[in-house]
Amino acid sequence: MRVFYPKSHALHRPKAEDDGKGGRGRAYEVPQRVHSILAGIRSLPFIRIVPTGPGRLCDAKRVHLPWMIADIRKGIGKGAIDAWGEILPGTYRAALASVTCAVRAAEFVAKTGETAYALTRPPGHHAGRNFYGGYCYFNNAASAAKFLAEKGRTAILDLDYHMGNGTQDIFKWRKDILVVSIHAETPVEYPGEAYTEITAPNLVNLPLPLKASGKLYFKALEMALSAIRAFHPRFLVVSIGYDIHCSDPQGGFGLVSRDFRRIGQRLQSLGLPTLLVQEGGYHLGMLGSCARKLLIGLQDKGKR
Ligand code: SP5
Ligand code: ZN
Repeated sequence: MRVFYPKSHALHRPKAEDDGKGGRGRAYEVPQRVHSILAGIRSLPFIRIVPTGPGRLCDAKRVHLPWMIADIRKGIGKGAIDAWGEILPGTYRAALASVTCAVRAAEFVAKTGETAYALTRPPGHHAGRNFYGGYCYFNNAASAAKFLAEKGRTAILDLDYHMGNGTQDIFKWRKDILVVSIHAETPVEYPGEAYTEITAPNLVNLPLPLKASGKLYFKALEMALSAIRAFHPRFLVVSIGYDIHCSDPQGGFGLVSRDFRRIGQRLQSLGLPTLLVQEGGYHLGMLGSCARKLLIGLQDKGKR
């Protein structure tokens, strides 16, 4: 298994963020997230970690309108849908490196048929064709999926705690790309109001109540896997967010660390060339073990 991460992700280094109550609080989407995950998986014998270089504009252009990309480059901010799309001096370069990291990982998956993990940061699934927010600027998973869809039918499974409204905006109505998402119900949770009704024949939304149990979560996961099998994809892209872990400060279903191994095993049971793309997950002490267990589960041959 190959693990890619954007060398320059730390150029985007927020210190504070909107706390949702009219004030400022500490930033959650920080460079330490990538360091924590790398520390957790580094000793796995079956992985090779590959840093990726500067971003390519063409990778953002695959899924975003040119004015939105320019908007972020210049730090204008008119495409931001909420307070969590602040543009700092290094944001554009980091976000572009992140989306290119995902596409490079997709190139590896297409070429080898093996599994790859793109440790992307900043994350991407809240970025749509012409909007961004929720810590996201360019949609890493969507750009990678669009690349893969040129080679064959592609299913996206979004497992972040928050609904991937950007990914769904980008791909709604497309026949060759299926988007399945398990997330905390909106509008109770982010992204809220505007995204409760996003529907199309190629979108499967499986919203769960806040604090849903592990039992309910795995039921939803089986339904998601059935929908993916019925679509007969050639590739699988998984938007993975460790904010589904019960102790995450931004989310949390009733999942404990060992559940990530089971998630990996269930994903592996599809038998598809798979690209994991990092989205959320904010408990810095927990990210490493979540990632480690997920990758071990994906590697469990014969365990279905
Ligand atoms: C990629 C991703 O996981 N984005 C999530 C963005 C959610 N941001 C909304 C923050 C709402 C305020 N919550 C404050 C909780 C502090 N304990
Ligand atoms: Zn999230």
